[in-house]
Amino acid sequence: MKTTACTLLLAMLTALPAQEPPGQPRKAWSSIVLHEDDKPAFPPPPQGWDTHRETIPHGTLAMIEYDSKTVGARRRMNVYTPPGYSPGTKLPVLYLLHGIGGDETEWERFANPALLLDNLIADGKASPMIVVMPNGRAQKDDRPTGDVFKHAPAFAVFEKDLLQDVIPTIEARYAVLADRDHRALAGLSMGGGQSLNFGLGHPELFAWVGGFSSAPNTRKSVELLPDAAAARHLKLLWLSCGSRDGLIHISQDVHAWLKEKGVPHVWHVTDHKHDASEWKQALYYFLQQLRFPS
Ligand code: FER
Repeated sequence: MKTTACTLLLAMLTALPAQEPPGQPRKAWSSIVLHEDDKPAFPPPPQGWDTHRETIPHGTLAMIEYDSKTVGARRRMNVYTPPGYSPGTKLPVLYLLHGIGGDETEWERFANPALLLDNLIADGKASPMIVVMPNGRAQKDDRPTGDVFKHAPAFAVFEKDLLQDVIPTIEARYAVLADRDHRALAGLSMGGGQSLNFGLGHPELFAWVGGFSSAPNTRKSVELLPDAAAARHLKLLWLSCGSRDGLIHISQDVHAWLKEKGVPHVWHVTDHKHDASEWKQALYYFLQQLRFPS
């Protein structure tokens, strides 16, 4: 994690305008009321979880470009391929989405998924997988400049870019198991909202869905999951949030809805704010829950 990037995001989020960006399905920051079951589902990560190990095999991180018909522009995404990746062996894919102030480099800067996954794979705690980190701001200028909250509509447009441009590009260029059981979608904050919206909206495409500290772009629960029975076919539905995050009411509300409907899910609340340390440990445990069928 680069402290500067994190500090910047935190400063930006603390300096939020009083009024909420228009057109979001949920209200933004609110006072925090914790409930009985707002508890960690996993312990703090073990020693060495985020230490680079010289002696183990390492995957490769590559920034690639693709033509987005949706945006009408050439766009970038960061792609991790695990150690020993070869075009002859098809792998599952995790699509991992960033927050409102981020871009295709944010996960790498905040949580170093390549390092976490190299370690987890070496220890037999996660399956080899490809991780795709695209830019979720689907507009011609997709840099997080100016008032980043003004770009919120482009995060909704990204659904089309993801389904029609990003996924087909990955499936054409990499050796990929291209079915729902081997396709996961997760993200932090705006990316968490996108993952819940797009993932639960397309159960035929994604069997593994995770929202980390999901933002006000998360659809209202009744719209997110009108058919609770359909969600039972998910292999994983993950919700996590920091107990000191002013957006926790959003995750709490989705969790309460899932509980009421009897939809199995992971609920992981730890002692963090809306910050990179929350997302890094959430990713660490989320990756271990992706037990793709062989
Ligand atoms: C908002 C508050 C927070 C909002 C988005 C966020 C679009 C997202 C935060 C993040 O991605 O870290 O009102 O509206």
